[in-house]
Amino acid sequence: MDELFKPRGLNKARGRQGRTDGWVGGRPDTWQGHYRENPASRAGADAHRMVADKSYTADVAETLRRSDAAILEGDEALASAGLTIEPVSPGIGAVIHGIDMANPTDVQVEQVWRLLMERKVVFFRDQGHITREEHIAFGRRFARVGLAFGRQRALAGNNALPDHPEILRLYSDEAHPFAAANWHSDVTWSDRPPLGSILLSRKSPPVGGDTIFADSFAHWNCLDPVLKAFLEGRTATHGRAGKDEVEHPICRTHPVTGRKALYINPTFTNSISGMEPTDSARLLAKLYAKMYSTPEHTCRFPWRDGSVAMWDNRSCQHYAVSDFWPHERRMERVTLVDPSEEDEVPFRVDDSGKRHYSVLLTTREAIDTPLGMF
Ligand SMILES: O=C(O)CCC(=O)C(=O)O
Ligand SMILES: [Fe+2]
Repeated sequence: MDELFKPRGLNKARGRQGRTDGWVGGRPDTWQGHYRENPASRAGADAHRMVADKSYTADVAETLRRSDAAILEGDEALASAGLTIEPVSPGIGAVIHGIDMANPTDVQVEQVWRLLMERKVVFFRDQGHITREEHIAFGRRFARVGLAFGRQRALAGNNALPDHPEILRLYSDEAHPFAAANWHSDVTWSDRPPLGSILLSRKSPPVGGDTIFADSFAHWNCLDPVLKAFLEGRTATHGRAGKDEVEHPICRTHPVTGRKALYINPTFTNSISGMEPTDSARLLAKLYAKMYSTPEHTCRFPWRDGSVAMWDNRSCQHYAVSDFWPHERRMERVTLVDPSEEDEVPFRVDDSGKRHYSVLLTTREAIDTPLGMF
């Protein structure tokens, strides 16, 4: 593939006959319409075949039923840790019941971590009794606890509680109509974005204020093959206020699961490196349109007082729905930082197993300087 994305040449060279990658033709001068996108539907591109071939359908259905059973019923390991699971969507998220965050056992911590890796975000209910110290101590069972925004020491002053610099305070009320109502994973303007977060609702609004999570592995997987090939080795610049502060792989390899995630977001991503600004803007707009219009790849969590969401920034994005003003919503967050500095910096693993890390485009001093809310 050459520098610019030219599906026309590719299609011409390979011809239409015998293609198996979903090419459907379309306008020859753009990538639009050339490939059938992988449908989010679980019947996938096979819906027609499923009507015609009953035994094939039965096989696929059986596989899906088995994978759903794991989140509908849990498994032996979960049960022996005294935990049960309540699904919120087939692909992402799960409520874990049976834990007391003030006093989790080692096997419970192990099972929560396993489910977090599988589900990308997990939830607990009824944890309003825990103290701030217990919130922080719970985080320390999984990783290092960072300051309010992870590593960025200088930012702790912004929204951190004075006596608990590890706790990021996200409080809104009539006078402070704040909500992180934009799609993002946290702090992608840094070369060391935090691993994840544990967000506790100290006070939930009587209606509204849910948080939506979207599956970044599914975002990558459902791209058409030409886009995947085009994007796989590429990077994008991210930063605050339109500044290019860091360059991240667009296809990020998860350090624990090895899975590929689509690692761009409209909050901090500026452009795709090496593309003309207009081409980059068009392609990003196309990607965002697909990412954020596929409810199959999301789950939505309605908060109650004492509810908790624990998410992995390497495998999902989130969006706080700002439909609750003027009601009060008081959230407190503990931010997890990977104890291994190597795994903390995002990377893509290529076919030979080599890691290609994100590159800082500014100074560490600039990254550690607060800029407004971020
Ligand atoms: O308030 C929320 O639900 C999420 C806020 C957020 O984006 C965060 O804590 O990183
Ligand atoms: Fe966030």
